[in-house]
Amino acid sequence: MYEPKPEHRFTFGLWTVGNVGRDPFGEPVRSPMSPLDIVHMLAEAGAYGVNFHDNDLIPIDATGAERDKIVADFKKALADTGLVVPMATTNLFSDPVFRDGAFTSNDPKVRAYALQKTMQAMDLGAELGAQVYVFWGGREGTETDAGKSPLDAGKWFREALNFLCEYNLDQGYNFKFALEAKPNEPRSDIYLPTTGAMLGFIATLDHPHMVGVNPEVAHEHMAGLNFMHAVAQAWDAGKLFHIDLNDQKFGRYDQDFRFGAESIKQAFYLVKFLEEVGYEGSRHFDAHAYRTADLNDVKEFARGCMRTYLILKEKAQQFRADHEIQALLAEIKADDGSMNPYFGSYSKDKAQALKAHSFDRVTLGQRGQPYEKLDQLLIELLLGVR
Ligand code: DIG
Ligand code: MN
Ligand code: MN
Repeated sequence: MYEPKPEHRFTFGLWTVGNVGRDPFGEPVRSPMSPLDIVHMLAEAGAYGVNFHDNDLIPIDATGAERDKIVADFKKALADTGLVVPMATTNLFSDPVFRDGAFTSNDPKVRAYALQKTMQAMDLGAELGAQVYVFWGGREGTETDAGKSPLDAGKWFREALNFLCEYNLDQGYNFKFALEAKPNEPRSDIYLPTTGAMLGFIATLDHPHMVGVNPEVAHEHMAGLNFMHAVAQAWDAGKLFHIDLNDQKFGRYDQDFRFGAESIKQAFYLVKFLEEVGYEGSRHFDAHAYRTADLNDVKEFARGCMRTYLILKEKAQQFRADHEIQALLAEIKADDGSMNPYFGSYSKDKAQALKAHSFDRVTLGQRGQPYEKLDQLLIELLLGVR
């Protein structure tokens, strides 16, 4: 039961199970794992794919010959295990050169270098078969707004993405670009802080059809938002190109906890949504094990992410099959059709008829909804007593 299979499309970044446990107040606690060992670990765990930032795989100062050897070995590991690379991305946040941002740095040389680095990383991703290209602007922000206009930052970010969309077309890579929002950390404020902000920004690009979003649980939670609502808005706009699953306590730094470790109800609503709309993309766990974990516990972390997703997928099926829950939903959504003449597209006659309709507002206001009973039934389903 709940054994992950490739058909579930579970993916992990090299940086997730490979996280060495460094944090702002402590040194690494785990030995670094090679990308090849990570591929084999993920394959054993039942994952479908592995993702990477360019420098997770190719050290930033690697020579051309070193790069080619690393890529050849990585391709062999993928062939040996059957794992695929659905997504690639660029590390535009670790090296000191990006300390004032990458695409939005005040230094035009840094902005140009960020474009060069991203094109090279796109070349690498395409070579390994990636179809989605993620942009997380971890350093695209400020500590003081005295030093940079948000209009300049937005213009520079837009120009960079427009340039890279043209490169994507010119190279024939056919990447789907997925923009990932985060409200803060490592910058005090990060531009375009939420998935909703990203959706608005995409509309200003030259190739908006090529660009979608990669919402992350922890990042919307850091902004105090309902993650499933953000995902639903992205889906409704045809822009849910990828998704980063993890978990997070509200009002804290980016914890990137194991999926479902903290907000089980939110995780349930998300899995129910993704499965009911037929989302076919990767279920990518952008998360890492607790700093207290040794290698065996890191493997338990990876298994836990996938098992919890599959358990909640089954809970969603139970929800749909639960007669008492479904009867209550039918009662809640009862519709005698009497208002249908007023809905749908506008017409002058429709507007005049609606303006003439007399409503018994007081009686309407006296109708409650049994959401307490419904929510308790959900809680009892999640607690395993239904
Ligand atoms: C952090 O949430 C970001 C980076 O790890 C990466 O660029 C992206 C890919 O999922 N998520
Ligand atoms: Mn995160
Ligand atoms: Mn992420």
